[in-house]
Amino acid sequence: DKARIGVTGLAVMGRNLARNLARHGHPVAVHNRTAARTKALVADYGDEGTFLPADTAEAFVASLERPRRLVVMVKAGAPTDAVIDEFAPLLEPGDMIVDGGNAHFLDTRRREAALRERGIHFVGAGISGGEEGALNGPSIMPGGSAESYEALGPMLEDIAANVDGTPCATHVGPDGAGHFVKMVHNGIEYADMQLIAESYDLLRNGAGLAPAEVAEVFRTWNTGRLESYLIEITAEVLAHTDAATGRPFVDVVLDQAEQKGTGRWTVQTALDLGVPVGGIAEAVFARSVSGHADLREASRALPGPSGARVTDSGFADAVEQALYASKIVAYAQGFHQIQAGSAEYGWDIDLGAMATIWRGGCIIRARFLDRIRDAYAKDPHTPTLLTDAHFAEAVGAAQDAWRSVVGTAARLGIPAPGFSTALAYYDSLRADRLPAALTQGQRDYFGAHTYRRVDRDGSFHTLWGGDRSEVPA
Ligand code: NBP
Repeated sequence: DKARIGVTGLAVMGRNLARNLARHGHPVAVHNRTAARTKALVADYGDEGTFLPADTAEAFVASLERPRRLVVMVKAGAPTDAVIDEFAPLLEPGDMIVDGGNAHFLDTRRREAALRERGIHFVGAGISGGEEGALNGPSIMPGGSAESYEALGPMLEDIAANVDGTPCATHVGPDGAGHFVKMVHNGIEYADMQLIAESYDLLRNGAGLAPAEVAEVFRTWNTGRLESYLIEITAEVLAHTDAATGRPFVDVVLDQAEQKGTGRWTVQTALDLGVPVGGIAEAVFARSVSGHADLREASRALPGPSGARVTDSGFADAVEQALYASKIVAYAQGFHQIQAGSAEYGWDIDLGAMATIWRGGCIIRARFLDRIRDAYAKDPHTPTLLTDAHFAEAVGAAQDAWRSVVGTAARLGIPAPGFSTALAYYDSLRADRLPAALTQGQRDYFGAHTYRRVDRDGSFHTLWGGDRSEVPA
């Protein structure tokens, strides 16, 4: 008998995805460059379902029913190209290659176009949720042709996470759409984590709470509108005590955050698309600042403020409001980026569906995403989530506390780039007039870059070096 689907690349992600498929009753062919991994998978987990191990690429392809569904779970970049080059010649028109790795969406577009020439469907699928998700139900964001989704969708929806009967997998859009959405998902994850980190910093160093006390605050928040996986694990991490020293775990961890690069890709792409994603950018920069040990060491003696700690008993509640408002802004920015990418590449992405498939399986899973889904159900083409009635009201109600928390952070010298940039974005969007008019004046002065007027159509230039009369450009 043949396998319904095959997985090549059996490191932690591929192995768990193959097990997930097998556990759901799908006979799965398994293959890895180094055969030892294939043998180990079958030896350790062979009783979980039907595995068809193959030692060679040819045997692997031969064991798949047609049209073939072949999932590649290898290291992103050159290894993915190498595997595609190895398998594509063995496939026939109508077959499908699914890349479940963390590929850049532009690589996915390139690969999809090249394979389409040969009649092979290439599906760049963002898979979120790490190894745990791969085994027990990830959020899956597949791009590629609608036709390929017809053949793959039922199986993907079967193994994906499931919330209230709705699977966390759906067809995102053509070619690189899936990997694009996965990238922005990760960018939003960076922003969310940064906002949570700032909340902790303010409660710890602004109000003087111990980590275990901050953990309690997060536990309380997790019973309300902020309920989410990230808030839940934050409480766990803050409550944890280091066994070796008896100190709070968070105090023995080196304060230099690392990154694998998807946050950086999100910001680079946003710059190319001209989409303001300050919340994500500040989160990437905050990790970068933390990692510059020399810079921080050299700056440690710089003067700071002498402000006294916060004693107001309502401070934790104010921080909760600042966090909720800033989170709304960060998500609004991320969804704006997906909207812009979708328009740029003609993907026609259903934004509400993205919020829906992020409700389970992935790191940013949260109750909050239901609100985003509802907002897009009401108005699929809203320019920003911020003007949705629910979000506008929530931010409006939070704004006094939000402004006061940003003020407190500045007064006490506690960095809160995420909160600050979110508030600046909110106020920029609200503003009747922005100082961009002055910027345009300066640009026209030094570079004759011209400007438009509020009262007449056309472009104009002022003869700054001459009699300062205005001429049409
Ligand atoms: P790795 O990213 O560590 O890749 C190891 C796998 O790639 C092994 O199977 C290895 O084969 C294979 N491989 C390499 Br490296 N070069 C190859 C080549 N030239 N030809 C054939 N195979 C090659 O595995 P992972 O951590 O399981 O991640 C797999 C993918 O999933 C990556 O793209 C990663 O970014 C992504 N990922 C996602 C998440 C998530 O949360 N979504 C988490 C972790 C990883 P070998 O055994 O013969 O060396």
